[in-house]
Amino acid sequence: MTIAIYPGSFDPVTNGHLDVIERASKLFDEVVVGVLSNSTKSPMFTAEERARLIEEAVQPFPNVRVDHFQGLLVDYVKSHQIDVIIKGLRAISDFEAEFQMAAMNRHLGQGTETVFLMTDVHYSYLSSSLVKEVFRFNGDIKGLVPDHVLEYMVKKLR
Ligand code: COD
Repeated sequence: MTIAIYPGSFDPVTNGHLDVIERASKLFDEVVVGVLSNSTKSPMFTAEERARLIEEAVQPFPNVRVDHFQGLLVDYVKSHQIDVIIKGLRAISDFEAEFQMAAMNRHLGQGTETVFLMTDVHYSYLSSSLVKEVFRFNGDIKGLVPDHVLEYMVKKLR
C-alpha cells in the first residue's frame, strides 16, 4: 500500500490542483492532500476554510482525504507513514523552487522522494495567486476553480 501526500497552500484550490489530485489518485493507493502554510505567502483563507473547500472537491475520489497541519512537511510524512510526496510542475519557473524543496525534503526526510506530475496544458497558466488577483478586480474566474469555491469567494469577499 503506497500512501502519497500532495502538499500545498491551496489558497484557494484551483482546477489545476484538482487535476493533479485526480491523476495522483489513480497512481497511488491513498492520497492525502496536505494544507500547509508557505512562509513566503499570506493566505486569504484560513487553513480550515481551504481544507473544507478541498474536501468538497475531492468527494468523487474515495482514496483521497484532506488534512491541515503546521510545521515541517517531513515531520508529518514521518509520523503518518507517508511513502512519497507529490508536486505539480507548470513551467520552468516552478522548477527551481520545487527542486530545492525536493532536495531539502529528501535530506530532512532521510530519502523521502518527491514525484512530479506535469500540469495539464489547459491549466499550465493557472495559479491561486492569479485567480485571487483576477477575482479582486472583478474578472471572471469561472472554470478556473470549482463552482463551490467561486460561490464561497463571492459570499466571503464581495
Ligand atoms: N497545475 C499543476 N500543478 C500546479 C498548478 C497547476 N495549475 N498550480 C499549482 N500547482 C502545484 C504547485 O507547483 C505545487 O506543487 C502544488 O501544486 C501546490 O501549489 P500551491 O501554490 O497551492 O502551494 P505552495 O507551492 O505554496 O506550497 C508550498 C508548501 C506549503 C508545500 C511548502 O511551503 C511547505 O512544504 N511548507 C511546509 C513547511 C516546510 O516543510 N518547509 C520546508 C520545505 S522544503
